[in-house]
Amino acid sequence: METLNFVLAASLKPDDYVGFTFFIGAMAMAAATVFFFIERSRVEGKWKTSMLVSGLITFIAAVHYYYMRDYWIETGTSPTALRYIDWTLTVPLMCVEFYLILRAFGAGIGLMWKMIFYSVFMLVTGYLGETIYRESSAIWGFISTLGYAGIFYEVWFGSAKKLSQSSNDPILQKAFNTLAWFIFVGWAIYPIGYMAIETDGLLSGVLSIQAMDLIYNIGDAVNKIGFGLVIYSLAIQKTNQNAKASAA
Ligand SMILES: *C/C=C(C)/C=C/C=C(C)/C=C/C1=C(C)CCCC1(C)C
Repeated sequence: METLNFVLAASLKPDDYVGFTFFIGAMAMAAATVFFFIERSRVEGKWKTSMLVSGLITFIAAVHYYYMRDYWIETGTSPTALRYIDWTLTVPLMCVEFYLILRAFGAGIGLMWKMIFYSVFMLVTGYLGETIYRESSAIWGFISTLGYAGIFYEVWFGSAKKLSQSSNDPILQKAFNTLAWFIFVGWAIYPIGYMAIETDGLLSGVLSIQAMDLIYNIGDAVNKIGFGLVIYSLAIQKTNQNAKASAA
């Protein structure tokens, strides 16, 4: 009986909306992973790596959501460390995706490392602002935004953008531009969640601290699954195009 009570006490409450998004997030990431791994067999050679990376991104997130879900249910608070461990693995992998699609058009490995460096800088400073230096989270949030700005610059104006433009490949350009919008709009969701920090968060008067996890969970679903679907659509289109070209 003792155990049963414990299990019941630790289950999802009907009005726990943030808890709902942790559960939905875990399942959606798992489902997306199955989809990307299975569909990988339908795309031709060089796109298989891109599909693999898409599946790894949602897989890593699925495992972390599985734990974050339980943490939230048990404590009702944010599993900050798990959240950032997930991001520290998945965000650099999203930078790898950019490199993989631009590689055929001359992207060097340096571009990939530059973007990975920006992303890790963004996450480490964001983590410090959410944990150790929470009372000065605004300053750390600003420093973190510099890393975000670096990635934003690369895909909107920098060498990544230039490589995509010089590719003369409309299918690739369309996918690249969609991914660039994900960086612009999809990634901008996160700093809004961060501003919900109670102490000096810029939106702490407007957003409750629970809103932070809600916003992060929405951001993750949009960005990780959305990003993967853009890559998938690109891979399928290029595969079909080449199949037609070799049939002709
Ligand atoms: C799958 C996870 C993704 C795409 C996570 C992205 C996270 C960010 C873009 C976080 C950005 C932040 C800032 C720009 C400033 C405040 C601190 C962060 C880390 C929330």
